[in-house]
Amino acid sequence: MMKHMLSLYFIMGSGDCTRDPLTVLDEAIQGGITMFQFREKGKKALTGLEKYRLAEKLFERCKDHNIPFIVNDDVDLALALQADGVHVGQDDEEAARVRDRIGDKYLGVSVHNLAEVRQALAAHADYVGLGPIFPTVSKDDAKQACGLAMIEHIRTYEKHVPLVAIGGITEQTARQVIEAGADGIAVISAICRAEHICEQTKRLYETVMHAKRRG
Ligand code: TZP
Ligand code: MG
Repeated sequence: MMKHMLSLYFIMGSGDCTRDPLTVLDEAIQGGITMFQFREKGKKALTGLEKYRLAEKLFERCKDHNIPFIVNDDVDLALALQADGVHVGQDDEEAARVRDRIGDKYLGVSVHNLAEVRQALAAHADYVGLGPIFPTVSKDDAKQACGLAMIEHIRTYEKHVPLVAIGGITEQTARQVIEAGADGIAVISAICRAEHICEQTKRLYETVMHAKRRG
């Protein structure tokens, strides 16, 4: 179940979009995304009520289409909306504490190596997000790219952990990412910066599903 949901995980906030975020999400949903994360970051990031209102509308769209809606970092927002889950990084609120606060909602944790995967599992994370796999334009404070080899390394020692790969993944690299052992791809720019979002999303979905069926 979780491994299917991670197949094509779309992450977005208003700062990632050149068009109305609701339109972007609608087209991505039509294209076949399997999970969505609201990640409102950057210089022009919405805050307070504006952030809440946008999240609420995006969540509605996801609910209408049975797409799990995950909130990045902001546990209070996730609880207020009754979102499906929360995603936190290594520098955010501690995963074990987040788990206590959100009960059985989904918990995702960003990781960079095997030790962090094991810590996330100990905190009862539902999945880990590993990256950046490749250089990315979408995260200012991204660590150095870890490459496909880190996916293989983690998969060797943690055969069952639900793992989504993130960072610079494109239609051209999606297949290799799955073949290396990821359950799915998480993308911002591959969808947000596409000229035709629905068609691009469909191609990403087909690429991932085809690679997963072969694996
Ligand atoms: N965490 C690691 S890389 C990244 C995040 C949020 C950004 C991914 O965006 P893109 O555009 O798919 O590289
Ligand atoms: Mg974070």
